[in-house]
Amino acid sequence: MKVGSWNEWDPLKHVVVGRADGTMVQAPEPAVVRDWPEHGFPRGTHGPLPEEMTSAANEQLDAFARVLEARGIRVDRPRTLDFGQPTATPEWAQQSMFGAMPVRDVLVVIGNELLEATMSFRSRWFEYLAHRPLIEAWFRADPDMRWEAAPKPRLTDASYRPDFWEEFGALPFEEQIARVRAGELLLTEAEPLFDAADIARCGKDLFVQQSLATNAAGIRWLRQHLPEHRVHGVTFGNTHPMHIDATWVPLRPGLVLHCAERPAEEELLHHLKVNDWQVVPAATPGRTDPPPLSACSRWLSMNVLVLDPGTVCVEASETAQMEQLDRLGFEVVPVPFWDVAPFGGGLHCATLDVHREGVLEDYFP
Ligand code: DAV
Repeated sequence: MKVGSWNEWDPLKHVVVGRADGTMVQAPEPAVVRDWPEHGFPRGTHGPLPEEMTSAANEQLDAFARVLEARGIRVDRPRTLDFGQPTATPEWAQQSMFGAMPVRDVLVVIGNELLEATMSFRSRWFEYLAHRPLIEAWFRADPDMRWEAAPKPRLTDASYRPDFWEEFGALPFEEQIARVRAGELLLTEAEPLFDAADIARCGKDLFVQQSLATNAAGIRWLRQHLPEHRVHGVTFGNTHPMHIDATWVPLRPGLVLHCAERPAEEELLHHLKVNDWQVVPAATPGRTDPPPLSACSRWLSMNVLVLDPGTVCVEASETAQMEQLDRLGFEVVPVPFWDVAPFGGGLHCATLDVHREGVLEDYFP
């Protein structure tokens, strides 16, 4: 048993696959407005995702776990909690939690360190508890594992721009993109906030997206916490940036898959180009619509899980994405996963690399 991973592609030995059980359409909170009347969740309401959707998602998650196990990869699963229960800190109360499907959002492994993210939604403040029994067991089994948690955020009203959703939604596209580039979104800079899924790991270089879940203070905290790394704060031309892993996906040394609808900054492209990295625009998704009951986009098509530098898991209906990766020289493992999407994402979102064989390298010398 070893906790250790430096990048998104080294040979995967041990992984966590999330669970759909009990996932909620969250109760309203400053960070989250849900309005899905066509699915029985008009604005202001909350509740569990329907039973049939939950079992369909769990079937696909279980099948994915079996695919990984058949390849000799150890798979752990989080426990489920009663995500419908109200939670509170001394400073706020929230009518529901969220779930334990997108493990990627909450935890990240960088070298021998397991780091718990702050999270930025009140409904997700306690989500680490779904994963704690696993983390405790790893800590007992691996004497070299470092266990860290970023400062628990307060998430008072001061952490959110008042009326953000109404005001931002009314702005023209260009102005929305200007706000994204300037980092003037939902979150204020009152305290460091980040979701782990805004981090893309490339050895010494970590690309961290400023987003609806990650603020500049969160990126600064990561930079100070990881002095041996180059932590790049990045933005993309995406009006609803939320987690980097359907936008900027490193596949192997020298190759990044990029959502061309969401342009990268010149500075980032330059950093890759001078180091002979290729930035490939991802194939157009097969879906025209985003998944139901979800904040994710159809670009979950590129939310792939790399098993080793020559093998990649791709959602089984995304034919064009599979063909593109095949042409790029990968063995493609098709994994049916669209029923999981409403629970928080794709194959990368649903997993956490606990151990990938390999060492720290500088790919951008
Ligand atoms: O860009 O569609 C995908 C990742 C969510 N955890 C998007 C978000």
